[in-house]
Amino acid sequence: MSGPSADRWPRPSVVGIVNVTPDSFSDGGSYASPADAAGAARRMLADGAALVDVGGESTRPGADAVSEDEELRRVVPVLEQLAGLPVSIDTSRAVVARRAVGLGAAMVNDVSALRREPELAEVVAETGVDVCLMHMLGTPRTMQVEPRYDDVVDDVAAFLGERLAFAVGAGIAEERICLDPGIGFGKTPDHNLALLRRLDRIVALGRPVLVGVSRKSTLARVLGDAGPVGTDAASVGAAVAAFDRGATLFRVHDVAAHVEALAAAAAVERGSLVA
Ligand code: HH2
Repeated sequence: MSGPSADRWPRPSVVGIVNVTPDSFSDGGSYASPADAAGAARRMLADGAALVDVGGESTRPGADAVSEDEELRRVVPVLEQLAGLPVSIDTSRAVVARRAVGLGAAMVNDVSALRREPELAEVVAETGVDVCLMHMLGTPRTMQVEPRYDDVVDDVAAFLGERLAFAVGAGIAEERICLDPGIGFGKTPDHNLALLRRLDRIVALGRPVLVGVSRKSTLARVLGDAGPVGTDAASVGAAVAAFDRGATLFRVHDVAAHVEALAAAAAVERGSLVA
């Protein structure tokens, strides 16, 4: 890929999801112990994930926030077992991020884009780790209550541009930042599909774009609501469509399928076997 981020995140890079939450919408409660969660993370890395994203607070629509202590209690034992491996911490809290970075996390994935705790920006700036800034309308508790935009693509692009400027102003190196339209975070299925279709608008902000559409309910809607969450096949289809529109990072549950599908999509984009 050409552009400022080619060195940090090759395009495509797959980020495996390791939710350590009892109530996550798509894989909730699937890990019985920190060792199980760490084992799943290691398998994702063996399957070709560039990073694993460990999170201890569910952002499922309607979810309540958990306490800082509870979030730490969930993620620290998993991070300890993943020392030395490429890990991202899915948190909006400065204390959790600082602890995670101390345990080796290389990226902070903040669904609040440094709004919930602006002091998180200081942690990222001081420690020099990567950060993902995501758009969300409202909070997980309220975000799916009649989300409205003037123009969802314009509004999300303007928000991400503003948060990028905030992060740089707080001392975070621009090349450390990636941006995420926040599929499912205060958006109807049509909002999500419009954002994916016009991902070029987010890409035009000049930073790598992360897309998290894996198993999201918009895909279930696309499939006629056959199940509560989108299938892995639908997730892969949406990821490839996002890749075609310039996405760089893909936060996914089924790592192996995405790695293979995106390798094929990238080869077609190049029109050759090797770069
Ligand atoms: N989606 C979820 C959580 N974190 N982070 C980023 N940057 N982008 C996303 O789209 C995103 C995210 C929600 O998905 P999941 O992890 O499957 O579920 P839950 O939050 O309920 O644990």
